[in-house]
Formats: sequence, structure tokens, C-alpha cells
Amino acid sequence: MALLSFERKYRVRGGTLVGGDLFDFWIGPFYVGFFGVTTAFFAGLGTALIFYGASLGPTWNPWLISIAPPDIRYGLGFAPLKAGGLWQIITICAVGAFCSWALREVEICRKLGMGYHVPIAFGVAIFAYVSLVVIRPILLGAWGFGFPYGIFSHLDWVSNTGYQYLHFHYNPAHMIAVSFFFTTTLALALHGGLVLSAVNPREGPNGELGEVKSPEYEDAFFRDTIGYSVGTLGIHRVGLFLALSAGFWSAICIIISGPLWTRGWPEWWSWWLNLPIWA
Ligand code: 07D
Ligand code: 07D
Ligand code: U10
Repeated sequence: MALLSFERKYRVRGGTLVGGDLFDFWIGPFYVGFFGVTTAFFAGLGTALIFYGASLGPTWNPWLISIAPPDIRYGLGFAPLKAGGLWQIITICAVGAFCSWALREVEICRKLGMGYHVPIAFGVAIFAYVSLVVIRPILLGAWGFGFPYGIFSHLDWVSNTGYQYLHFHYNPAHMIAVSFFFTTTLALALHGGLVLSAVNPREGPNGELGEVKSPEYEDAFFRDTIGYSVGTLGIHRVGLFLALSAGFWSAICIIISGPLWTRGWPEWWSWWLNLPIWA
């Protein structure tokens, strides 16, 4: 079925979580729904507040605009608008917009009668963000531990936070996360390469057009190369697992930095030297 006639067939009422028929319609290609309205509300308000914050600040240079979190001395209380309060409201808007977006995805999955894999996956990205600006600041007792909202300023935060623990690469959860990120790109490159190689077959020996290859050829390629093929459905499970693990271990690596371990990360490895087998 062509895409447009398919859309006519599935664009019917139902499947909403909240609001019944009220927002159950499309604007152009976009499904709206109750959560589309809340997304638009939070994203609109948050963006407007970033512009307001920028108008107070020293620069309109988009790379340098930065909305800083409150000073540590405000603890977990509300800060004055111009001293971190803006950051606090923008954070509420961001969490509101991201969660609304995930729930809008859920409603679209329900309309289509599909699984919830995509919103669950986005949920892991939200978890990583929330670990940075909600979970870790609460565990450390001040909103000031969140990262500032600015393109370069957030890089400064990552670097400064990293060096607070002397050498962030020694954080074992950071190692696991980094390895999962690297493995994700390896898996995507292998998968993209394999699928394209099967649908773009080589010319035959006499220059005749090659025949598009079936999944058996894809299986055979990896059996010949590494002795095992995970299969054409399996590789998508592997990909989702790898990518979600990368985000999950990222969240873990930053939540434990401070709340669980306050010294340099290289020192954490002294458990290895203290193993009784060396005595
Ligand atoms: C390609 C999908 C499209 C998304 C894009 C991002 C904005 C921000 C806002 C001016 C893969 C849209 C950007 C809406 C504009 C204002 C106020 C996704 C794709 C194109 N970072 N980070 C970037 C965010 C954190 C780090 C780029 C967001 C943590 C490093 C972009 C968040 C830490 C580097 C950006 C976030 C961290 C970057 C490209 C939230 C650890 C880079 C992102 C909400 C995770 C790179 C100048 C990209 C860069 C970069 C956005 C959080 C580290 C500006 C929205 C605090 C080390 N980050 N980031 O392609 O070039 O993502 O920076 O958590 O080197 Mg970051
Ligand atoms: C948080 C983004 C969530 C995004 C959401 C959506 C919009 C809408 C709209 C486009 C998690 C936003 C959407 C805004 C846009 C439109 C229309 C993703 C998030 C919800 N590190 N490090 C990581 C590496 C070093 C340090 C993670 C590598 C140094 C700190 C990852 C190296 C020091 C923190 C990672 C390296 C250091 C991290 C980031 C190499 C600095 C974190 C990925 C090769 C001196 C952060 C949860 C991530 C973290 C993190 C990789 C080096 C410090 C594993 C490869 C040694 C302080 N580092 N790092 O988390 O875990 O994505 O955050 O050297 O806080 Mg690191
Ligand atoms: C995959 C796949 C596969 C495919 C695929 C894909 C994965 C099986 C079949 C998909 C992959 C690709 C297409 C590849 C490229 C993708 C990437 C590289 C990932 C990154 C993506 C991007 C960078 C694009 C990001 C774009 C986005 C997020 C769209 C932006 C959207 C909007 C601006 C509109 C959002 C819609 C909303 C909020 C809901 C509906 C609302 C509206 C339309 C607005 C109307 C407003 C209201 C109803 C409310 C009123 C507004 C209020 C109250 C607020 C106003 C306040 C103010 C202050 C202004 O596996 O193979 O192939 O294709």
C-alpha cells in the first residue's frame, strides 16, 4: 500500500492515553494528541525562557549563550529567577517536553498497534539527562551540580566535572559506557554495510546485472567470516541492546561520581592492589 493511502487508512480516532478525541488529529505530517500539546507548551515556554535568559546576559552569540544553574548555597531550594531560577524552570520544561514526547510516541504506537520499543529507548536518553540534572544534584544536595544550558558552557562543565575526579577514564562505569558507544557504531556500520552489500550486488562475470541477495546470503557472510550469524531479526535486538546499554551506563557513571565515590577515580582501582592474592 502506498504511504499516502496507508496514512488515510490508519489516521483514525482511538488509542489515546489522555484526552479522548479532543486532540486526536494531525497537523500536516505531525500527530498532535494531548501530549503533542504539552510538548509544544513545554518546548515553547522553555525556549522562550532561554531567549529571556540570553537577553539578560552578556552575549547573543549562539555558541556562548549560557543559562547557569543556581549557586550551590541555594541547595535544593528555589533560587531567584536571575540567579539560577531560570535554569530550574527550564529544567522542568525540558523534563516535561521530553516525557511528553515519549508519551506522544506511546500514543502513536498504540494507534499503529505496535510495540513500545521506540518510546522505551527514548526513555533511556531521558534517564541519562535526568541523572545529570535531577538525580545527581538531589543526591549531592544542590541544584548547582546540574550542567549549564549552553553549547560551550556544557562542555566546560563536562571537562571540569571530569577533572574533579582526576581522571574520569578510570571510572569503571564510564569505561563500560564508552565501550558500548564504540560497539554501537561498529554494529551499525556492520549492519548498514551488510544490508547495502546484499541489495547492491556486484555485476556478474559478463557484466550482467547482479541479483539482489536474500537474507541467507547475509547469514552466510557472517558464518563464513566469524563462524556465527545472529540473524536478520537478531541484529536489531543486538543494536537496541547496545545503544540502550551505552545510555544506561552513562547515567550510572555520572550518578556514582560524587554520591558514591568522592575521590579520584584512579584511586578506586586500589581494590585490585589490595586483593589478598598479592599478599
Ligand atoms: C544528531 C540528533 C539531533 C540533535 C541535535 C542537538 C540543541 C541545543 C540549545 C543553544 C546526537 C540539538 C541541540 C537543542 C541548543 C541552546 C541552549 C543527536 C543528534 C543536533 N547535549 N555534548 C553536543 C546536548 C550533554 C557533550 C552537540 C543536549 C551532557 C560533548 C549539541 C543535551 C554531556 C559534546 C549537544 C546534552 C554532554 C557535546 C551535538 C541534553 C554528556 C560535543 C549533539 C539535553 C552527555 C558536541 C559543542 C549531538 C559538540 C556536543 C546537545 C547533554 C557532552 C549542541 C541537547 C551534559 C563532549 N551536545 N552533552 O549530535 O559539538 O547529539 O558540542 O542533555 O563535542 Mg552535549
Ligand atoms: C544526556 C542526552 C539526552 C538527550 C535528550 C534529548 C532535545 C531536542 C530538538 C533536534 C547521554 C534532548 C533533545 C534538546 C532537540 C531538535 C529539533 C545522553 C544525554 C533527553 N568520554 N564524561 C560521558 C567519553 C572524558 C565526563 C558519556 C569518551 C574525559 C563526564 C559517554 C571519551 C572527561 C561525563 C562519554 C570521554 C570525561 C561524561 C556521554 C574519550 C573530561 C558525563 C554520553 C574518547 C575531562 C557523561 C550521563 C551520554 C555521562 C559522560 C564518553 C572522555 C568526563 C559514555 C568516548 C576523560 C563528567 N562520556 N569524559 O551520557 O555519563 O549520553 O552523562 O575520551 O556526565 Mg566522558
Ligand atoms: C528509522 C528506521 C527506519 C526508517 C526510518 C527511520 C529509525 C525501519 C522506515 C527514521 C530515521 C531517519 C528519518 C534518519 C534521520 C534521523 C536522525 C539523524 C535522527 C535525528 C533527527 C533529527 C535531527 C530531526 C529532529 C526533528 C524533530 C524532532 C521534528 C521537530 C518537530 C516539530 C517542530 C513539531 C513537533 C510536533 C509536536 C510538538 C506535536 C504537534 C504539534 C504541532 C504540529 C504544533 C502545533 C501546536 C499546538 C497544537 C499547541 C499550541 C502551542 C503552544 C501552546 C506553545 C506555544 C508557546 C510559545 C511561547 C511560542 O529504523 O527503518 O524507515 O525512517
